[in-house]
Amino acid sequence: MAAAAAASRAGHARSCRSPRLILRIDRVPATAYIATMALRDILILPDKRLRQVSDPVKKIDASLRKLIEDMFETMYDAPGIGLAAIQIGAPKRVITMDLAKKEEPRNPQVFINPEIVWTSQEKATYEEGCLSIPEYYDDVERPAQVKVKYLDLEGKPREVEANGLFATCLQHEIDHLNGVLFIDHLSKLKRDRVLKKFTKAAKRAAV
Ligand code: K1U
Ligand code: ZN
Repeated sequence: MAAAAAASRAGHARSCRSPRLILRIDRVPATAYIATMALRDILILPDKRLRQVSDPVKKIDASLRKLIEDMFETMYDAPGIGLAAIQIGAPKRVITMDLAKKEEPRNPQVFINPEIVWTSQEKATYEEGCLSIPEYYDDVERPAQVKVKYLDLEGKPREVEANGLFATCLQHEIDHLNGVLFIDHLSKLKRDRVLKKFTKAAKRAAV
């Protein structure tokens, strides 16, 4: 729990305050309706779906918006600072993120079809965690800065330059879209140890 404690100290801890029901008013057509967000199960190692390469989003429609709402609901509840759609079993290239500190207002961010277009030579090491590998944290070295192009919720192409935790989190989540987990950046010895522990736990849970 070292990272959670560290993150909590840094003010990134989350409270469960997302509403389960939202009233949304569409402009076209002008219809008021109740949309229900759903808490979804997070896939846990060694679930094979976590190794799937996710498909690009072709159309930003109501079903994609519902998926994104569910991702936020699930991410805030976990709590986590990021989530890739495949972690709730949807193999689409979508990421949600919120790096706001607990005393700050929420800052929900969505990245559709994100692509890293530049990485710095400089490296940075962060102690990473993963909602799909609960309660395991380890140091991972990655490029300190990245440039990422993506589509926003309106389908508008955007580019962002990230550093610090933002850069690490983007790389961690884009890895998920390619079936890569943060333990893949560790030594084989460590990775095999983690895999063995979670495989045993899954077998125990299955009986
Ligand atoms: O992708 C995921 O599994 C989410 C993951 C994102 C992440 C964390 C740290 C470094 C890189 C990427 C998490 O959110 S793990 C939980 C976590 O870090 C956290 C939880 C509560 C408060 C603060 C942080
Ligand atoms: Zn993860």
